[in-house]
Amino acid sequence: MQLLQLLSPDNTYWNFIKPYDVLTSYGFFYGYNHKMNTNRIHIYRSIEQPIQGEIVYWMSRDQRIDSNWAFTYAQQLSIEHKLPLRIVFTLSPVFLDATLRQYSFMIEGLKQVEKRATSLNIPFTLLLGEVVPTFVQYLQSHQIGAVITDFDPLKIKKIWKEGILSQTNVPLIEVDAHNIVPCKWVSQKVEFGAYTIRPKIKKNLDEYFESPPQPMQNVFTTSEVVNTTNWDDVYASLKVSNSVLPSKVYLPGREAGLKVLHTFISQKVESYGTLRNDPTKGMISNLSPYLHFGQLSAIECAVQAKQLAEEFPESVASFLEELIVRRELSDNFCLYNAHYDSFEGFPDWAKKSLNEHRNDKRDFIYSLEEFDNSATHDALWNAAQNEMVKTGKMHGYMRMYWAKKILEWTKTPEEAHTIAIYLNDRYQIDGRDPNGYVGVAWSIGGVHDRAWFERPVYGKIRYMNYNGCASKFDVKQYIRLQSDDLSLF
Ligand code: FAD
Ligand code: FO1
Repeated sequence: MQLLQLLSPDNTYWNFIKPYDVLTSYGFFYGYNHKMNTNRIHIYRSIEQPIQGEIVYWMSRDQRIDSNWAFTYAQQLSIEHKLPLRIVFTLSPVFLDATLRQYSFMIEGLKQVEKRATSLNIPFTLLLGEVVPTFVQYLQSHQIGAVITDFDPLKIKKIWKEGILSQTNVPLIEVDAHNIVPCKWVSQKVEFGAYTIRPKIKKNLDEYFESPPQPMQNVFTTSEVVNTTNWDDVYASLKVSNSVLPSKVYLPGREAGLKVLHTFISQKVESYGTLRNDPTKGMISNLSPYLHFGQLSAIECAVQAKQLAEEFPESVASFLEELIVRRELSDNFCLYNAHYDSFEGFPDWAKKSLNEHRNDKRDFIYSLEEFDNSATHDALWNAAQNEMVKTGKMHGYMRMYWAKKILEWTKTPEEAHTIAIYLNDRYQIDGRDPNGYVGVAWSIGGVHDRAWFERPVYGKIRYMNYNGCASKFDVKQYIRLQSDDLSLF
C-alpha cells in the first residue's frame, strides 16, 4: 500500500499521529496531531509497505532539526512505523567555488546540529567525499527503508538526487522545508516577476503559514554504533581555497542565528521599512547567511516579525515581501529556468537589448583582478567590494549598484555575469543561493524587472549611478565605513 494513501479523505493532509495512538516499546505515548500539508512533498520514488528498513533524513539545504518540515516528516515516519531514525549529511569536498569562509560557517553550524541530534537521541552521520558515490555506498551498506530529503532548486542538487535514484532502489521523498509556500506547489512555471507570484503566494499563505512541530525525543534507535564526528577530519577533507577567511562579523550556527533574529525583531524591525536601503544605517536583518544554510527557517523569522505587524505595519510588510515573495520568487526562477546562472536565462527583451549595445564604447573596462582588488575609479563601488571581502556580506542595496557597474565596466554582459557570480559566491557567506543567481540576473539581465528607457551599454536594463545613491544615503559615510585597513580581515 502506498504510504501516501494514508491521506485524509480530501487527500491534502497527511494527519500525523493522533494523541496516544502510538504506544512505544518503552510505554511512552507519542501525542501528535500535527498536520503537514502533503503539497510540501515531492515523491521521487514512493515508499512501499511495509517499509523495509531505517528512515534517513538526508539533510542538505535545511541544516537544522528544529522548524524543519523535512525532519518532521522523517520523524513521523519513524514513529508511525516504529523504525529507527537517522540524520545523514553528505559533505562535498568542493561546492560551486565555495571557499573556507562558507564551509567554516556551514561546518560550525553542523556541529550544533550534531549536538541537537544527540540530545534527541538521533544518530547523526556526516559522510565525507564526493556526494553521490559516497551516499550510494552508505545506502547499500545499510538497511534503509526510506530517504527523506529537503528541497533545493539548484542543478547540482538535482544531479545528486538523480544519482541516488539511478544507483539505488531506496524510496526518495523530498519535502520543501525552505519555502513557506512550497515552491513546486505555488507555481508550475517560471514567473515573470514578483507581481505575478505575489498573488499566488498570498492566496496560499494562510494555509501554509505554519510552524513545524517541535522535534520529539527519538526512541526507535538503530542497533549500529554511530560515532560522533571527527571535525578535524571534516576540515581536512575540504579541497577549497583557504584564501578567503571566515568572517569575524557574522558568527555561524543556529544559536548565533537566533540571536541575530532576536536583535532584528527587538531593535530593527521598526526602521526596516524606511531605512533598509541605507547601507550606513544597518537596519537590515542580516539573516541571509543563516537562511542560506538553513540554520534558521523562514517561517520562524516570519512568525516573529508578524507579531509586530500591528505596531509596525509598513516595516513588517516590507520585510515579509522580501523574506517570502522575493526569496520564494528566486527559488521559482532557479527551479524552472535551467539557465538561471547564465546570460541565456535573461528575458528575451533584455538579451535583445544587451546585444544591440554589445559594441557600445565602455568608459571604463576592468579585469576580474581589478574588481577583486577594489581597484576601480569609483570609491563607492570599491567600498561595496570591500564590505563584501571584509565581512562576508554586502548590504542589499549596494549589491544592485555593485553588479550593475560590473555590467557597465566590462566588455560583454556574459563577462559581467561571470565576474559578478564569481565574486559574489567567493566572498558572500550567503552565496551559491537562488537569491544570488536571481540578484545578479536582475541587476545585469533584467530578470523579474521591466524595460527602462534605453541608454549606452545597459540598453533597456535599469540603470543606477553614484548620484542616485547619493540622493538616498550618505555615500561618503558608507565609503569611510568600508575603507578600514583590509589586512585586519
Ligand atoms: P533583509 O533585507 O533583511 O531581507 C531579509 C531576507 O529576505 C533575506 O535574508 C533574504 O532571504 C530575503 N531577501 C531580501 N532581499 C532579497 C532579494 N532581493 N531577493 C531574494 N531574497 C531577498 N541573497 C542571498 O541570499 N545570497 C546571495 O548570494 C545574494 N546575492 C545577491 C546579488 C545581487 C547582485 C543582488 C542584487 C542581490 C543578492 N541577494 C542575495 C539578495 C539580497 O540582496 C540579500 O538576500 C540580502 O541583502 C540579504 O541581507 P539581509 O538578510 O540582511 O536582508
Ligand atoms: N550542501 C550539501 O548537502 N553538502 C555540502 O557539502 C554543501 C556544501 C556547501 C558549501 C557552501 C555553500 O554555500 C552551500 C553548500 N551546500 C552543501 C548547499 C547548501 O546547503 C544549499 O543547499 C545551497 O547552496 C542553496 O540552495
